[in-house]
Amino acid sequence: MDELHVMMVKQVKCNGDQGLTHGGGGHFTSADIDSDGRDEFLYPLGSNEIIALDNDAPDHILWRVSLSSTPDTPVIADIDNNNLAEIIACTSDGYLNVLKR
Ligand SMILES: [Ca+2]
Ligand SMILES: [Ca+2]
Repeated sequence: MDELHVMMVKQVKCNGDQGLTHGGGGHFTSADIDSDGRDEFLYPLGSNEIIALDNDAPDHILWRVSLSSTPDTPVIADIDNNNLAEIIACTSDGYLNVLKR
C-alpha cells in the first residue's frame, strides 16, 4: 500500500463572531480518504493529533498529523472539487484546519 501523506493546507481563525464553538477532543469519523473504496477511521486525540486507522487492521496507524491544539471531530469533504477528500477539523485554539493528501 502506498503511504498516505497528509499535510496542512489551510488554517483559518474561526472562533469569535463566527459562532463556532466546541470543547475539543471530538469523536471519530470514517471516510475513504485515499480513494481506494474502503473507509478509514479518523480519530482526534487529546494530544493535538488526528490519526487515521486502517479499517481492516485497526491497530495499524496509516498516518498521524499534529495540529496547533486539540482537534474536534473531523469532517470529510471535497472542498476543492478534485474528487479527493479533504479533512477539516476545528482545534480548541479556534482554528479551522484543512488537511489534504
Ligand atoms: Ca480508503
Ligand atoms: Ca479535494
